[in-house]
Amino acid sequence: MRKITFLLFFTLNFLTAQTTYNFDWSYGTPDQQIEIEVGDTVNWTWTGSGSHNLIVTSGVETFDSGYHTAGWEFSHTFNEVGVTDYTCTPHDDMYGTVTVSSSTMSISENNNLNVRIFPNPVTSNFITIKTATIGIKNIKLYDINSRVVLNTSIDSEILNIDNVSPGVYFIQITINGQSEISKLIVR
Ligand SMILES: [Cu+2]
Repeated sequence: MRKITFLLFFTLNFLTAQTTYNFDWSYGTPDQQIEIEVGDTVNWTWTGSGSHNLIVTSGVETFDSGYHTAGWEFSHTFNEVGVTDYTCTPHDDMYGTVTVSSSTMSISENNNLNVRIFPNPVTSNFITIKTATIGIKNIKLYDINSRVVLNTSIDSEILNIDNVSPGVYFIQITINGQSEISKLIVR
């Protein structure tokens, strides 16, 4: 039960991991192009002179910042997959496109792999990974900031973690498209 609770927490945490991207919004900021994932936010900061709005001209999302001057900030969180074009109504050299794709981090909700890792905590340079499913194991090791510190594939049950620093990690094991995440403590 403890493991399931933890998996749920981590999965949710992971799927909602959001990034905020920052743009200036002023005269001479044409053709802003950005590709983001669902749930990400784009933040525009008004700079320079003049009064500008930021309004969608076409696309899957609709928003209108209204007119503001330097120092104003406007954010929009993109929850729909697709392309959204925006502009400043009076200044046609201020425009851009936000392209939203679905999250690349789709983690299977079915944890049928029955991953067992030992020893855990790890005190040696190797861990043994047992799974119910046979196949090549694609392995990603994330630190607590969701950074990938190890990305490898193994055909056996033995993973070398010789180069991994002591700490708390999340190990994602994927076999034939099915993933399971476990906590891994390295000492
Ligand atoms: Cu403008």
